[in-house]
Amino acid sequence: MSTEENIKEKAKIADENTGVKVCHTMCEICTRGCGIDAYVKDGKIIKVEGTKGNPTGFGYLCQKGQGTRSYIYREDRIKTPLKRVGKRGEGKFVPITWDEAYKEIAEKLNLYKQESGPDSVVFFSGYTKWYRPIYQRLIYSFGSKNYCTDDSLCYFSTFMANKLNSGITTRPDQRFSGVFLAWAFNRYYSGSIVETKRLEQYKAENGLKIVVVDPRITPASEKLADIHLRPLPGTDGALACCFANLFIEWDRIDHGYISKHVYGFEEYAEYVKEFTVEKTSEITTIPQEDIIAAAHMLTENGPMSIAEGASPLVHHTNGMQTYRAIMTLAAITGNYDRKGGQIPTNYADVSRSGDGVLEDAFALDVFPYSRGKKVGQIKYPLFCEIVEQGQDMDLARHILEKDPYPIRAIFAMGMNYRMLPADEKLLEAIKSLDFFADVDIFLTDTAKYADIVLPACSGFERGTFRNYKNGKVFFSKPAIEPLYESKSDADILCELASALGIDDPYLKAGYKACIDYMLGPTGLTVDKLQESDEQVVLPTFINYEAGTNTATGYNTETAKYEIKSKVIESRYQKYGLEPLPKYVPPLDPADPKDYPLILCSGGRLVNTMHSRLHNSKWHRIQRPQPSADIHPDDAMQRSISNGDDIVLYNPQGELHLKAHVTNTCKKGVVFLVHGYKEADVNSIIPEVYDPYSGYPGLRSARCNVRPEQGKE
Ligand SMILES: Nc1nc2c(c(=O)[nH]1)N[C@H]1C(S)=C(S)[C@@H](COP(=O)(O)OP(=O)(O)OC[C@H]3O[C@@H](n4cnc5c(=O)[nH]c(N)nc54)[C@H](O)[C@@H]3O)O[C@H]1N2
Ligand SMILES: Nc1nc2c(c(=O)[nH]1)N[C@H]1C(S)=C(S)[C@@H](COP(=O)(O)OP(=O)(O)OC[C@H]3O[C@@H](n4cnc5c(=O)[nH]c(N)nc54)[C@H](O)[C@@H]3O)O[C@H]1N2
Ligand code: SF4
Ligand SMILES: [Mo]
Repeated sequence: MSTEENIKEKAKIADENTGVKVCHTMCEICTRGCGIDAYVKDGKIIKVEGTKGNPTGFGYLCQKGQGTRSYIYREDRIKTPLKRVGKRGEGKFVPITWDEAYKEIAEKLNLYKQESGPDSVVFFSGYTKWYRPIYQRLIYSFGSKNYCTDDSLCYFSTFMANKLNSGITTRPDQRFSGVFLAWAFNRYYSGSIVETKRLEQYKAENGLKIVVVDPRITPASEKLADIHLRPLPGTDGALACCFANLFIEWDRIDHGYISKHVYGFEEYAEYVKEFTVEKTSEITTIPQEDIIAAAHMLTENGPMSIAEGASPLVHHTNGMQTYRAIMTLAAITGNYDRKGGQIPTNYADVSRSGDGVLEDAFALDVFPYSRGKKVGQIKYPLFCEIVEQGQDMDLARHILEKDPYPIRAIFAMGMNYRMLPADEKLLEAIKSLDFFADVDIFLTDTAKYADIVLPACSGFERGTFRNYKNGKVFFSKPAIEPLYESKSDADILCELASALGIDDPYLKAGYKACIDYMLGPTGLTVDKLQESDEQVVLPTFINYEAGTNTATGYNTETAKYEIKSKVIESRYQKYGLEPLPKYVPPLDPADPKDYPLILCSGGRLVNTMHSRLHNSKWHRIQRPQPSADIHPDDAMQRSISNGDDIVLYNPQGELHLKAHVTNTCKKGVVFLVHGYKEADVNSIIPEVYDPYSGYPGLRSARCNVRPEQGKE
């Protein structure tokens, strides 16, 4: 071999001599779906890079994507379908064939349907989203209404807030903004670094002003903030009310827009009067002068846009109304549906309709509308109505108490029981089921409780349809064959539908036929998409402009932006829900004297992703051991030094961790990354939920910290 060939071989460069081939595919460790180039030799991925020019990844991969090989080649991949032979949780299984597995699952689910009704089977999905329209069609054709997913605690509380306010979703138009309100915003860790860095450019070139509201010091607060407000977690609603009060008092509101397009303004203006700067400063701990300075900055530099946060603001027991109050700031200042403010979007996401693709119709065409209540509907009726799903927060109780009806089985796709608070109770509920099946890539702790486990392949081993938010679609090509006997989730669902005897022409015909149905109105087909190695622009994409909805009226009962929600006013007040976005403190029954600190769990780190990467060696480098961020003063008060073993405790239980003493942490708050099994933070989150959305207080639970006994 020549020196040049040798170098090429070592550098894993693709050409005929090295035998290395490149496949342009899509990273699916998170739902962004960045373009990724997989370098393949002898059926194995030997290197990955970002696809140059890709409109989602921009040629870059985040640290999670860079570690792809460590993720997909994890040793605990499930190799074949498995049947449990040991006790639930013991992890003793025997391999079975796919046909045996389908037969057993289908016989069991059909039996429960016959004996106890189709709702006695709950269909669950964790974070993974791409297969969901197929999954929903299967579930609804089977006849169950019990489709339960991570939407019970991710993003959809925000979606509800938008639905109630205006009936539309929006995005911040930062490029044309004068000021950007980056509320609970640190996309350097949770989103696209390239897109987030654009804000640095708008700051430098357009003079964009930025107010960051985040209890922590983060790259966003350091690089972007002109003003950084640091509230106690979960007190943001009070701050939003205070801003509204100041804007109204100073007459920095848009009277024309309000009189034409806003419903409930007068009543809200009266309500927010109580949120004086003094009172709000006490609630949030933000210095009074900072609140006033931020209010000036937000009103003297319009147009103002506001970040669309997926979770931190709604991971509280008061989050849905907080989010409504924050968006209301855009409405009363005339920045809603305005260039440089909030721009309407045609809501499209991995598993929801948008831009002419019929994901929702494909699923909901067969929805069993006529029948009973979903899981959680009695406690969280508003969530179940607007989001059209069961609310997971009531799942364990429902199973254990068989109230209002028995649930006999869960069929799950990528279920991690530690995703939810009070997860031990969920595990107990799972143990009590007649039957539990789980489809996952890895033999997780949850899968170990299943009667049948099915091996899914990773995104690199299948073709996947993706509808991006930017009006582009992609059908990825598999880089390698499915490892072992694993299969694509979509194929598993279509084959299971047949085994269940579901007579649906699309599920019978398979994944591509399902996607062709969804693509129908766009004129595209899977075959056409597969001809391309890149994302394809949807001919049906509508790029909304500001003022689109103000002309015709919003999608609400009054056709206005409803600060006072008509839906709540007319139908949900009897459940104790409040039509105005009023502030209530985050709820937690624990006594602040014993538990003076606030546990805020889940702020993202660059290379963690819920539970899925903690078992991947490469990804654990940044935080090899679970550790809690503590402010130096709080640490010193408790004789804790950086790196010490500590106990984080509250009435729900305790966690054993390392102390990560850092002044990026706000005093009085403890920050913790979630998803570790060795430090399962959701086991100590109290069972108190937002009555509007059912969302848990993952980011505002009372706690305390002490040094580990007997350790220096
Ligand atoms: N690397 C990585 N990226 C991810 C994920 C991941 O696990 N890892 N998960 C993805 C998913 S599923 C989601 S939902 C999104 C979530 O992503 P984001 O919505 O961006 O949420 P976070 O990164 O959790 O939080 C953003 C900031 O909010 C702050 N914050 C926390 N609580 C509060 C509060 O009460 N008030 C205020 N004002 N700020 C608060 C945190 O300190 C943090 O700096 O991230 C996605 N991206
Ligand atoms: N304390 C606390 N808890 C939280 C949060 C928080 O901020 N704090 N965030 C919440 C939020 S926003 C979210 S979205 C949830 C997410 O929580 P989870 O649903 O737990 O997310 P993951 O751990 O990413 O994925 C769950 C399972 O899916 C499997 N999986 C991965 N890819 C595939 C696939 O292609 N097919 C199949 N069948 N399985 C696959 C993984 O191996 C894993 O076992 O966590 C929530 N829980
Ligand atoms: S893990 Fe990183 S590279 Fe992969 S899709 Fe998500 S953001 Fe993109
Ligand atoms: Mo999420």
